[in-house]
Amino acid sequence: MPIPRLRLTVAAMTAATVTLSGCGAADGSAPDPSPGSAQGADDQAASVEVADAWVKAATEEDGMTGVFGTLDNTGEQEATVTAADAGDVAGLVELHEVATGEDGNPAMQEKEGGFPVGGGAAHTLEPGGDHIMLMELGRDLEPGEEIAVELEFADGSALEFTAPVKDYEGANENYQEGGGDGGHEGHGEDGGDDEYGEGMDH
Ligand SMILES: [Cu+2]
Repeated sequence: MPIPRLRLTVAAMTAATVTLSGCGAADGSAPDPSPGSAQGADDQAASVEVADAWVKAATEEDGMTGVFGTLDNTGEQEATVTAADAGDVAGLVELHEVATGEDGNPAMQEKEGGFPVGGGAAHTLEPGGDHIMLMELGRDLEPGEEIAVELEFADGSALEFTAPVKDYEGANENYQEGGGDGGHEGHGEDGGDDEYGEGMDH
């Protein structure tokens, strides 16, 4: 009676194969033919998720705006964002922090070392704090559209996400580009007093 026995063996082997591939998929360790690939399971980008991303609406004339959201590192190792790119939306993209400027007012500047996100930790990008700065805008960014942003990590891996454009009356920190004449005291705040200018919320 060899036939039932053979069938049993085949069934057992099939079950073993399914179990094995199930394990492989669970920890994301599918064999990678190219060791230097940016898609390996241990990439910093693979352990980071971007939540609640958004971009402050701005015009080409404004020239710059910020991208905000939360960087969640679900891995065990630290992941550090070292650069970002937004295609032809922005000619220049920098990682910024907000610090107290020489005149005592909040001012943003490039953040040395980028955005480190500890294993199992989160790093928040928000108005008045760290943010991704889009500069040299190539066009108006209007509420409702989605902007594709790519993050580059310290190990060379990359992560792309999309962020909707929203109206926001803040994040007006001055940018320390040099050449400031110091004569704008208070004017930056005046620019934010638009809360009553659009009473159309009913
Ligand atoms: Cu900035």
